[in-house]
Amino acid sequence: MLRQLASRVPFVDGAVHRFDAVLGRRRYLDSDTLSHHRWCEGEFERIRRETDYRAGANVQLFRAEDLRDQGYVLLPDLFPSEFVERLQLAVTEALDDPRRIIPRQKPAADGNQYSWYLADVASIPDAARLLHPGLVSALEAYYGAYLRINSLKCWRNLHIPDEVAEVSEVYSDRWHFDTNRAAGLIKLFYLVHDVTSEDGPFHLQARPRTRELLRMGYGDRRNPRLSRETLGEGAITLVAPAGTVMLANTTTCLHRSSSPGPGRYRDLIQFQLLPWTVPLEPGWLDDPHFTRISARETRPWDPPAS
Ligand SMILES: O=C(O)CCC(=O)C(=O)O
Repeated sequence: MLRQLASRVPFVDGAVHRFDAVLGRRRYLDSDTLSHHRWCEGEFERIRRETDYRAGANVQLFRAEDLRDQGYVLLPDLFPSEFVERLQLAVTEALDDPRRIIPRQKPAADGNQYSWYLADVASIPDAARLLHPGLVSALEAYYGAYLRINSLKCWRNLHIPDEVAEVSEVYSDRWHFDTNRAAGLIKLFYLVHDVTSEDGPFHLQARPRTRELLRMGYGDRRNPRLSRETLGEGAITLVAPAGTVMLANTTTCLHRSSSPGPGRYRDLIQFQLLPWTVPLEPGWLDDPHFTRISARETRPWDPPAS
């Protein structure tokens, strides 16, 4: 009600939003507003109330507490090498083909694109097999609800020259949180190729260290207020063999991507996962709803939130 009234007066609305953000940060030690946290809690309660989900005796690949406490889990060796190699071939071939890719963000300061989405990820049916049954049952136990797919995407990050990276952020390469997302967002990162420190790995601060960095005064991606060294201290760097999976709560853990070295690139498959009231329908990959890349994400003047 107060927000609705305030929204009619821009100055008041701005002040209310800033206050909401300060309260959210103090209470939850991340970058979401208090009202967004309250909304997410309400959504979680509603989903748990409306679902008939009951934890079964299914094999679970990780402990819900680990994901809750640390904000991430690493799952190496989930898939047989023939599968990893087959997926690697399919993704590499697709992302190498200029007819099958679309820009992932607005052009960088020099007018070039440094990150490309695979336009039609549904053309790679093995991508759906990344939702390993043991991973699904563990995530459902974590949610206390069924799993829903918010999106499935595949992209390639290219080397960003230093002088371009210095001007402005190109592809989520500054420490940040994902904000204002649907309740319970967990991202699944799948490494298509072996990733070394030369390949622009993903970096993440576990939840305890993220809390510490917020207490130390972390600001935001544009003005972090802490040095790059401090922000990077103790970070988990996703340097790992092809086929490795990381699940991460990117709304509560600081994270960033990084630029591969000259001539190198990093291919990634990413699911955005959410809790839901009913089980996932088999055959979901054929429903464009899950794999469509929205106009907003490709409009050059309006870069996507990562
Ligand atoms: O490209 C990456 O490694 C991840 C980008 C990112 O920040 C995200 O997906 O939340």
